[in-house]
Amino acid sequence: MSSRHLSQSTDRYPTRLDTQIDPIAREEPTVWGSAANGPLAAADLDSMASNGYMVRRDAVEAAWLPALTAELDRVAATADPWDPRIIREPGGSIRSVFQPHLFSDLISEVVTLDTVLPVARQLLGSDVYLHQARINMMPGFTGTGFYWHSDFETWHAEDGMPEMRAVSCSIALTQNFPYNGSLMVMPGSHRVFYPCVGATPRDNHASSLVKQEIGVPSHATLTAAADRHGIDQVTGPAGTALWFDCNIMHGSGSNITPYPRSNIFLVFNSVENRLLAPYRAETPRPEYLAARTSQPFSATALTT
Ligand code: 6CS
Ligand code: FE
Repeated sequence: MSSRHLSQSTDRYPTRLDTQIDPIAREEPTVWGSAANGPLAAADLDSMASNGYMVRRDAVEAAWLPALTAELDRVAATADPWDPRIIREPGGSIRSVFQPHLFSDLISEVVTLDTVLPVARQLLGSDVYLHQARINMMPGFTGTGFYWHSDFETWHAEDGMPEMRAVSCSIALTQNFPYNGSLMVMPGSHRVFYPCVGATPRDNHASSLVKQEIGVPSHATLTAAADRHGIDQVTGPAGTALWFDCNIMHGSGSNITPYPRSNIFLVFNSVENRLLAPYRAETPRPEYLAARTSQPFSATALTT
């Protein structure tokens, strides 16, 4: 890939604007590696390229799940109330914990599983590093969702991510039913950038991680996008990995069922797509939301 996107004077993906502009076609590929580069077969790669997401069962073995769930509970129970990495719902329950791999060796082991890291490297066609990692916890009855958004829109505007060359891996630790706040995606929407209206306020992340209001498309834009792409709802048992492209339009509803929904959420970025200055924010977000110094996982991480 040329370095044409890496210049911030020519922003291919303008957003947080004063007025609405038309959707912009994506230039970068979704899948950067080939079948020879990792565990995914050509058909998996083709499906990821056209849908922008894929579901892989048993990414974490069933035998691991009780220990991982206990680890999530331990991290939540021992969290320092003043730690900015702990995001709470207005009612006080924990919504997200950022950098969980630094709180827990067990969680950090998930990152380098054969079902995780080699897949990220294959999809992005390079060495990768963790751009962001979090646990999301959506309790039964009171859990609230995430409004429709493209992650890349935020990572570009607020974190200075130059290109669409990042991928998220969300590993379910509870069963995802259609009715407990499971993720909805618009398949194919990853190939379109939907610019948003509204400037980034100072310290936007102080509120956006509980309720995102900036960097979300208008109702008219979302209606057109849903009409064009449709909506898939992603369900599956605990241990399932949902991989999704950084630019796919996605969101989730609230969870009023008794069944909690929690997941470990890992964002891998290509080492060739390191963060620059934010495109549409005055200051970069903290390291725990958008890593600038984290070490890449090279191929050798897979054999040690
Ligand atoms: O802030 C982030 O990095 C992520 N969280 C939210 C609520 N929206 C954008 C992105 O997915
Ligand atoms: Fe998201």
